[in-house]
Amino acid sequence: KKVNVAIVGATGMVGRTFLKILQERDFPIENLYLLASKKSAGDVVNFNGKDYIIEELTENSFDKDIDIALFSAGGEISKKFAPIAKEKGVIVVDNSSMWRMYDDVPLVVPEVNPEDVKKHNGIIANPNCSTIQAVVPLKTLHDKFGIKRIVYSTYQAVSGSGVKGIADLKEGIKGNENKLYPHPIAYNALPHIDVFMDNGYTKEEMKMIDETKKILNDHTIKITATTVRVPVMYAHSESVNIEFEKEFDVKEIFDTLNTTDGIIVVDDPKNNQYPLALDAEGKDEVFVGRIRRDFSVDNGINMWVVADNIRKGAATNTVQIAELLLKYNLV
Ligand code: 11C
Repeated sequence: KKVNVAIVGATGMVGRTFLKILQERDFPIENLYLLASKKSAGDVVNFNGKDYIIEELTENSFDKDIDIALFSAGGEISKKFAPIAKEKGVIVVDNSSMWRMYDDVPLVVPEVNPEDVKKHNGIIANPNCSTIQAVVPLKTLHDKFGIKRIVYSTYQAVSGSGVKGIADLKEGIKGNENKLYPHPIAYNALPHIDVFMDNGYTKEEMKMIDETKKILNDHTIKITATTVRVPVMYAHSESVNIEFEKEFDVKEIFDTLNTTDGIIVVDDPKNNQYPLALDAEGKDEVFVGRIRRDFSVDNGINMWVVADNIRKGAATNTVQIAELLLKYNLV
């Protein structure tokens, strides 16, 4: 079966990666519509050997026969246009944070909670990049050992802020002034991603906390987070400290992670082998290593989790959700 697909935000960093991944995975497309702001309208983009003209996103864009729309154009665009698309019978898979915490919007990571897509009411949300890569290993460990508490500390790439983040790092290395971040990102580490909330946490930290609970469908897990921007172009790295309900053998943790889809364990410290951002760039798997017991609590571990934030953290996960819609005959 082939479906009609629209991409909203087709010229953005994630939008362009949608196209790359749809081609790589041979997604069965009948008609493709590329939508973006007026600024990009008229540009030509090649997809599977055919040229497509970018159209301006308007309230009438969804009057066509579109089955699935992949959105990555920011929260404001999703707020306005996702309901319009939904009204017209389009299933929206949205990469913004706009709809993630709505009760009637499934928040899906296909390796973790694929069946949740069946509960959709026209909009399915793609989680935040730093949450996606964390929950892939967490889910399989939660099922086996029961997670009591998680401490996240992240080291996030500038591409998470889009082209402006990349420009701040590139220009900063040349000695030029920062334009996007409040401080230089070159040769620095900023404990500040997204805006600060009244509770002292950043919005990125709160997203990791709230989204993890929703995706794992367990609001009893205690979670805290510190999210940090580092001078890396692509792939987020995360230190994840977990306390379990049950006792375990560290070998069981390795065995569990080694046999879970979407995870590659890289853990050979004697040979300096552990997950690295530069190695994860361009890949779709979540890389896990530095797995070791946390001796400060009864049943704890530490692990280091790395994934490409633009691919698994955004575009790949969104396309995988679209694949689930086909698999479950929802389109
Ligand atoms: C960052 N995680 O690295 C953010 C980018 O909610 O989808 C993605 C923001 C989001 O800055």
